[in-house]
Amino acid sequence: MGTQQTVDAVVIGAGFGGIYAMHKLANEQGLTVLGFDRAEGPGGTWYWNRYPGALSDSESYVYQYFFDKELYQDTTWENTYLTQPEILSYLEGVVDRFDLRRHFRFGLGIAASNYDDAANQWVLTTDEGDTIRATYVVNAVGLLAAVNMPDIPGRDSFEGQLVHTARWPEGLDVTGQRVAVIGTGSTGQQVVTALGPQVSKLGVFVRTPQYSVPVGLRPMAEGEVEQYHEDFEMNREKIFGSALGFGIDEVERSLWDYSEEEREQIFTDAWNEGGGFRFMFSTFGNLAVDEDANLIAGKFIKDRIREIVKDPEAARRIMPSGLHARRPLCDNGFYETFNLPQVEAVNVTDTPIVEITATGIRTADGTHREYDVIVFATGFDAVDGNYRRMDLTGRNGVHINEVWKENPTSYLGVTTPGFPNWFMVLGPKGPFCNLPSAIEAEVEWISDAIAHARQNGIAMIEPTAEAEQKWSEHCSDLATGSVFGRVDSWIFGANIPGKKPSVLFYLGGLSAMKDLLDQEAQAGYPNLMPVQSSADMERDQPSLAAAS
Ligand code: NA7
Repeated sequence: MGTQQTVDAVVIGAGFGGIYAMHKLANEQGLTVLGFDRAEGPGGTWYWNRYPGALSDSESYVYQYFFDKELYQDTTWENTYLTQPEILSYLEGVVDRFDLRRHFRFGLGIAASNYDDAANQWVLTTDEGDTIRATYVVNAVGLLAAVNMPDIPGRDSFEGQLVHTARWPEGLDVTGQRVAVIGTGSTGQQVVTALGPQVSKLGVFVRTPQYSVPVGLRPMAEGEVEQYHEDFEMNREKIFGSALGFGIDEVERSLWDYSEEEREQIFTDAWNEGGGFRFMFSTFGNLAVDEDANLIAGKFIKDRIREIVKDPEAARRIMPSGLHARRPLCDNGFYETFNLPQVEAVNVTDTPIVEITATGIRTADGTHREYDVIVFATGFDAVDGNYRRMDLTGRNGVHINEVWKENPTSYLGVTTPGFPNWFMVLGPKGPFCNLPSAIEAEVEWISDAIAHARQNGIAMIEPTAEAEQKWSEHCSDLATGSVFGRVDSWIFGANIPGKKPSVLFYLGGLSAMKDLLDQEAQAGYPNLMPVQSSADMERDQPSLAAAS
C-alpha cells in the first residue's frame, strides 16, 4: 500500500517548463507543490539527450530564460551555440539558484493522473504506487521526449550495444568501434558528424534525406557576451516580439522580386552566417508558403551538397528531394563527414533494412554489415506522445486517448476541456518556435490563471469546448497555407507508424501566441469556465470573466 499526500499542485517534468513552473507556483505563489521526473536530476530533454554532438540550434543568447535579468546577466556562453552539457549545467544552476530541488522527486515518474469528480481533485499515482491528491496539475512532460524505437525485425537479438540517442548511456565511448546510425534528422546529423572522425567504421542509414545548412558554431568574439548581457531588454523584446523567437531577422521580401544572382548572394550570406531557421526565414519571406520559391532554396542546398561530398554516389544517397519543409536543420559539418573513408551512407529507400542480426544489419540487397554499436536516432512520438502513454483521465473518467481520438487538441496549447485545473506546457497546438521562449510565455499564463482563480474563489477552471474548437480550426487554417503541412514529419505526427497525422502546432508564431494568451488573461479569462463540480458542467456556466 503506497503513501498518500495532498498538495496544492503537482508539476510533472523538470526540464525548462517544469523548473519554471515550480518557481512560479512554489516560490512566487507560495503553493505546496510536488514535482516529479523519471530522470535522476533536472534538465528534461537535456538530461536525456547525452549523445555525442548534442547541440541546441537556437543561439546561446536566445536559448535562455528571460524572466530574470540577473540570471541572464550572470550566465556566460563560450560559443554561439550551446552543447548538451552546457545546457544541463545551466538548468541545474537555475534549480539551485531558486532553491527548487527540494520540491522535486527525481527518479520517479507519474504513471496515472485521474480526475476525481466527487472530490474535485486530481489523483496522481507514481511509478511506485504512491498517490498524491492535488488541485492543480502542470504537465511539463516534453514535446520531444516519448522515444520512438522502431521495431525493426531482429532488433532485440543484436549482441552489441543498441542505444537510442535520447537514452545515450553516460560515459558510453564508441571511439574506434564499428557503429551504425539509423536516422538522419536533427539528432542523426549531429551524432553522425560527431562520431564520423572517432570511429573505425560508420554506417549511416538514411531513409528520407533532409536539407541542412551550416549551423555557424564559433567561439564568442571578445565583448560579445557582455553586449548580449547589456542588451537584455532588447533581446527579450526581439525574441518575444517575433514569430520564431530565434533572434533572427524575419523578412517579408519575396524571392520573386530578386534576380537569380541576388538570390544566390542572399542564400550564400545566410549559408555562411549559419542557422537553419535563418536560412529559411531571414532570406525570403515566402519560402514557407510558396512551393516554387521553396524549391529554389532547396536547389541551392543541393548544389552545396554536390560541391561538398566528393563521391557522387555518396552524395546521391544523402541528397534531399522535394520541398524543404521539415523542421529546418543545420549542422556542424554533416555533409563533410561523408568524405571520410570510414563513413558509408546506406540509403534504406534503395536497400531497405531487412533485419538486425546478432552482429549487424542486413539490407534487402543481401549485404550484411557488422557493427559493435547500433544507434537509433529515430526521433520521438512528438507533442502528444507522453500524454497518451499515461493513464490519464479527466472528468467522468474519460481517457485522453478518447478525447484526442480524432486529433490532439487544446485551447491555446495549454488547456483542454474536460480536464479541469490541468495545464500543459507545450501541449498540442502550441507555437512552433524557439521552445524555451514558448515555455516561458505559457508557464506565466498558467501561473496567472491559477492565481486569478484562487483570488476569485473559483475551485476549478477549464476552457469551453467552443473556444477549443475555434482554436483547432484556426490552427488547421494556418497549417493549410504552409509548406510544412505538405510533407511527412514529426511536426504533423507523421513519423510514427499507426499514428494519425494531424495539426500539432500553431503556426501563427510566438508573438501572436503570446498576444492571444495576454488578451485572454487581461479580459479575465472569458474562454475559461469555473467548475465547482461535474454536475455544474451540465448547467450553463458563466465564464471566469463574469465570475470575477
Ligand atoms: P526526427 O527528426 O524525427 O528524425 C528521425 C530519423 O529517423 C529520420 O531520419 C527518420 O527517417 C529515421 N527513422 C525513423 N524510423 C526509421 C526506421 N524504421 N528506419 C529507418 N529510419 C527511420 O528525430 P530527431 O531526433 O532527429 O529530431 C527530432 C527533433 O528533436 C528535432 O527536430 C529537434 O527539434 C529536436 P524518415 O524521415 O522518417 O524517413
